[in-house]
Amino acid sequence: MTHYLFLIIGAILLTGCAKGSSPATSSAAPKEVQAVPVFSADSAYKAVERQLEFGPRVPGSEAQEACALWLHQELERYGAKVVEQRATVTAYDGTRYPCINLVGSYNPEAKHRILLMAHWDSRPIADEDPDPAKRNEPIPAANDGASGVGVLLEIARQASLQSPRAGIDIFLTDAEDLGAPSSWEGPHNEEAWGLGTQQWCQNPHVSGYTATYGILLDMVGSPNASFYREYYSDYYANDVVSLVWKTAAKLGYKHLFVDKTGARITDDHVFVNRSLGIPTIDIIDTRVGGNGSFFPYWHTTEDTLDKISKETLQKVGDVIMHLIY
Ligand code: AHN
Ligand code: ZN
Repeated sequence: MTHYLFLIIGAILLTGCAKGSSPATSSAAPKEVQAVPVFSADSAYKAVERQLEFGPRVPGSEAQEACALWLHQELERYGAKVVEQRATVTAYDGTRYPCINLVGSYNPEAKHRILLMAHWDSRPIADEDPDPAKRNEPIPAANDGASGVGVLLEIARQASLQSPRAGIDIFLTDAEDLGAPSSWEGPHNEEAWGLGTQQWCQNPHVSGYTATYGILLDMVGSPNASFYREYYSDYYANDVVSLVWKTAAKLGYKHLFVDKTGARITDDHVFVNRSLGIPTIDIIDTRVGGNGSFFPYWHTTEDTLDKISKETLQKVGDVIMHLIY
């Protein structure tokens, strides 16, 4: 027994000396370093597939109810404390839709919190479809919706296996995609997008809710994705963008997370920044130098599962995991 004790003390002294001789690492011994668990793209992909099985999750449809129930149960199964919020929202053309927001929280008492968001609704109209006959059909929303949710459900599963030290709030927003089509001759208000998020900002799941920062995932599943530093994200939450893009670069994902300012996208994060003052960024796939267009199947009936790449889901998942663990 005493031998072991001496060995241990010797080892501590040795490490101490080694540390002391190297000024670069001379500061206090590392606090318990939490190993980063490995994000499973297979699992995220399955969660995308499962969402598509409900059909388009259009507000007001049976698929909306069925998928809300499933999402709620998944978050609970992964040990989150879940709040479901229902409201009625009004789209750009005055149509009223039911809205079901879901928030799953981990470590609800932790002060340092990270808000993770993705929208789960499907746009009711494929207004960008090349075939005019299809423009009144809903979109499958594999990338524009299900991809971000797939990544976040895998984050929830990971959180159930190993609790992150920070508090985590996974906010699955509804009624994000009810904004005006480009053909609409009436007003194009920013407030027509992100209706579920705007509801939540008025009435957060916890009164006085705040977080250290927020990250929105939108269209994170395309094989040819490029994530530029979205304009509003850089404007409202520059430090968060830098942290996230630096983390991605360290992981070797510089080509995916392009370190250049991109387009200005009115998305859920804008409302969180403006209403709650939580610095929130949007990881969103934009193309052509990040200056305008989205992935080629955006708001078309071709936004389907076969356009989803596990590799992209993996890289986005890895970045989020490294931020929260
Ligand atoms: C605008 O086109 C103004 N915003 C896009 C927000 C969005 C739609 N994200 C996904 N679908
Ligand atoms: Zn959309």
